[in-house]
Amino acid sequence: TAEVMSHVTAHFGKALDECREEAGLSTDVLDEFKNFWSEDFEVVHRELGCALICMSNKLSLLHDDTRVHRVNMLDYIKNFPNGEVLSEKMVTLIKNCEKQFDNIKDDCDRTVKVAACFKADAKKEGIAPEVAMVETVIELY
Ligand code: B8M
Repeated sequence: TAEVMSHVTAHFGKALDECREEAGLSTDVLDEFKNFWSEDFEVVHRELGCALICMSNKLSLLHDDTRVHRVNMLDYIKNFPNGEVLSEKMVTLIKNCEKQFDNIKDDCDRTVKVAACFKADAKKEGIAPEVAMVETVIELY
């Protein structure tokens, strides 16, 4: 659900600043991670892909080839309130998006495409949170 996704986003987003420098992601492109879900935010910058890899690696959510580690991701999501209702759905959506862009060799380029695909599909599935929803839980993490 969008509620659960707001918790995941609030927690995951905490790693953004630790990854900015190594990813070369400026605050002009993305100031706070919650804005990832904004209608106005286009998921297009290669540097965001690099940042998502860095952030995911801090939580051990990826394999060495940067594809999502299914078991670790399920465990991670299940730790949030009602996480078990979102975990399988979320991993399925990401894996489906990974498949669509498997031909892109550059890890950062591929990951930003996967992230854009995931955002679009999450909206279609009604599990994308509003930025305001993320704001209400950000203080918990
Ligand atoms: C990575 C899980 C964190 C979820 C927080 C919300 C949105 C972020 C979306 C990007 C997901 C892309 C994952 C990268 C997979 C690379 O194959």
